[in-house]
Amino acid sequence: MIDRRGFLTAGAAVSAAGILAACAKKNPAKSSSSSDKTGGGSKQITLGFSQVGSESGWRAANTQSVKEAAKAAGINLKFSDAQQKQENQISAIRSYIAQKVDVISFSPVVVTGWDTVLKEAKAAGIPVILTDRSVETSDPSLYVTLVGSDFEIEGERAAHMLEKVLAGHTGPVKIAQLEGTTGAAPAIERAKGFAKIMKASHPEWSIIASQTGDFTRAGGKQVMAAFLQAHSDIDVLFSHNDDMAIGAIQSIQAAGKTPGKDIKIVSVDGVHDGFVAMSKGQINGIVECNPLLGPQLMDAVKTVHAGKGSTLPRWIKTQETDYTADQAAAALPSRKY
Ligand code: GZL
Repeated sequence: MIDRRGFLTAGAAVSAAGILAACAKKNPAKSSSSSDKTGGGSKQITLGFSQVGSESGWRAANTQSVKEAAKAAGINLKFSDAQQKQENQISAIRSYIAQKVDVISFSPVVVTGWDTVLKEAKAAGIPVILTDRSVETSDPSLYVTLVGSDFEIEGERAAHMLEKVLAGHTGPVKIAQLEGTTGAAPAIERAKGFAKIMKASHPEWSIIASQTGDFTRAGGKQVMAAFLQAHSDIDVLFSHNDDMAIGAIQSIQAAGKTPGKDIKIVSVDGVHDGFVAMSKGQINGIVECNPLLGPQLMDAVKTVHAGKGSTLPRWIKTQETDYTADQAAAALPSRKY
């Protein structure tokens, strides 16, 4: 997996003038990838895109952003929905290779198992750009760049958000964690970031239950119901996304407890329904994860197609903010997703 933080630290140490060169130097994909050989041209770019699925409000907003940005950029988009199955993404990528698209992009549902198909894309001379989620690979030349968020930092931000939510609270804090899709970068890294802050600063916190809800509302509802059956003393829910938190709220209410009060809730994403729940006090804080990656992706596609992939950093990071419940109502009207 990308050592995102290490890479960024190294990059930050380089003077501004040299930073792109440093990224290019550091990024083996740039020097040897096919992206610098395409040379581009005036013909319309064809982009083959494999989407994870349609599991959450975040994913719907991400899909809309990709489609709208491709249209605005004059890029011919071939789009497929993998229904959260890796085999469907691999098939889609192979199909794009067979169709000889100019560039391939995808959001990998899980971090492992991609080297074989990415080597086929490289052999076909088709550059690959990752969006949203990262992959683990021993060969960095298999993709040009990643357009997406730092999930480990999001996990840390969620822990700091919980510190705010618990302000003034003393004594032990028992936490239930709804994890994202097993093996997915956001699930792995959000859990890692949260645990890092907990270990460093909060011996009074303990995670007494942790299980995947697969980023879906149904999954969050079902797993939270099981948590509540097994534990009568849950103080906090840390949910890896808003959709699972919204499902969990239904189970908390069914158990006769008040979400946001009896059980504090910290979540990630910042989708519309998450903000609505927060404005009702059912969610106490949300760490935003920006799904509107389309414009940045299309800029990267054009750069790679023009043979300038080596000018791109290894990771094109998205900007995002955190919100507490008292900010929700005022922020809702201007939310873009
Ligand atoms: C994060 C993205 C995650 C969202 C979920 O970038 O991959 O997948 O947090 C979505 O809502 O299902």
